[in-house]
Amino acid sequence: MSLDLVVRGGTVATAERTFRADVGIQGEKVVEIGNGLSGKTILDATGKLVLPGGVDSHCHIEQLSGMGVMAADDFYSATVSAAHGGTTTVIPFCAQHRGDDLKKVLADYHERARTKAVIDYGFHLIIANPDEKTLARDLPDAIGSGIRSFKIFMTYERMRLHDEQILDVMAAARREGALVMVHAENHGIISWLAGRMVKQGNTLPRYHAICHTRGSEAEAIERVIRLAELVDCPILIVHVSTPEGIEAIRQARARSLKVFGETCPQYLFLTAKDIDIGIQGAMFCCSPPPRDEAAQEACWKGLKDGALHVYSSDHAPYRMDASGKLPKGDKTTFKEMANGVPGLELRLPLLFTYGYGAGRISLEEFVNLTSKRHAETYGLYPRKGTIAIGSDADIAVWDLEKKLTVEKTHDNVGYTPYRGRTLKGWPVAVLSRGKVIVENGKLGAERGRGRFLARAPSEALKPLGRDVPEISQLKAWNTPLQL
Ligand code: DUC
Ligand code: ZN
Ligand code: ZN
Repeated sequence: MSLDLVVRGGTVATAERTFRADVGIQGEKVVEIGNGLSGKTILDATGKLVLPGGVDSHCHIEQLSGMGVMAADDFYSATVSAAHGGTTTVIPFCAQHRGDDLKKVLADYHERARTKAVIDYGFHLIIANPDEKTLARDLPDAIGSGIRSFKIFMTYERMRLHDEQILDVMAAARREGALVMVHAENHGIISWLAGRMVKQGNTLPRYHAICHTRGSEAEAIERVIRLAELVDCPILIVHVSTPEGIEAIRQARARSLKVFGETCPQYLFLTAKDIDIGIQGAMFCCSPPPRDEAAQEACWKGLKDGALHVYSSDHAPYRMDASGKLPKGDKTTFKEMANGVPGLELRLPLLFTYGYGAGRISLEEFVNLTSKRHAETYGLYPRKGTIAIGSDADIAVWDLEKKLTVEKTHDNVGYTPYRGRTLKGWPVAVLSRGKVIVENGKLGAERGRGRFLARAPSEALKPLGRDVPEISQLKAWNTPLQL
């Protein structure tokens, strides 16, 4: 059999091992891994690394934010940007706001992505309206269609759920087989402090980082872990930024609870000092905010010891103008600016330079944190997240020696928080289902070629089957709690 394409002579790395091999591709799939393969087309990877394409399981694309602001990236600009940085799968959100009909939300997002995405995509839901119809009918239908995870918010006036609602959503997730992702920050602390700050005339972006205290993250994480334990529902805490929050997750995991943690580039590579540059600090405002060097270290440690399970971008793209960060120009207060930073394109190159290149993590850990764990946790493995026979040929060929100073990225944000950094190690060719979609910085993908990925139930979302004492007591009395 003559292969369609052979990625020849490179060093292949998966989350398990690193080895020299050619990768043979037929159509959209990897069909052979070995030496001396020949094919109709050869992609020379001599001296380069051949890695699974990145899977970014947390990004916001063409989405209305918690504050009601439309993201600057649509499915075309976001996925083009992702592809340039070596990411070949994204899992953004379909966001239900208060009062929204979930079925309609889903149909809208499918339509937005279908005609524009250049790489494959799944969806999570955001649930802000957990009414009877949503929980009993629309959620099960969405889960049945392969959308097996949803995010809930403990803060943001327009999105946050009360503890009872969180328990309702968790019960539905447990019943139907989905993973609950949690934005864990204590709303009362943030809004109380923000009110005081504004009253005192302290409205610059730097006060945003003051209001989102470390304790607000830790309290919410601790609370939501107790809620999840009550209904035996696996959870994943997104964008964890503090040593205290990471420790809460570590302790829950030490009790064998299914609690997963995620962190993002902004918590490894930025600090609150970046925000303290006047109104321009809006570029670095995200929730939770970047902290300090000690918190960065805690995030690295969490990634190493497993307290943090995945490293995602939380790409939340807003421009430095009235459409996003600065609705009232220079007069915009930190309470009024859209929260979020871009990161789809640089997520992998940043971790490659500061993680693998700096000797903090191995190549296998790099693949695990950027690709395999995401695919595994969210039900896409082994189709995505590895280079193996039968997997989709989603591959990034990395030049270890290539150095570039970050100027601008391919998204529609107009700035990057990482401008001016010199990164060493870049993806020079990126394949999606066997097609070279980026080569030496040139895009070769047509709009709408990306496909929706219906996701399977994963190990991560299976309940433990372990009850807290009160729930056990109910069972012993033969009056079990009905979820
Ligand atoms: N939460 C996110 O997950 N992303 C951007 C802003 C936010 O609050
Ligand atoms: Zn969030
Ligand atoms: Zn997010």
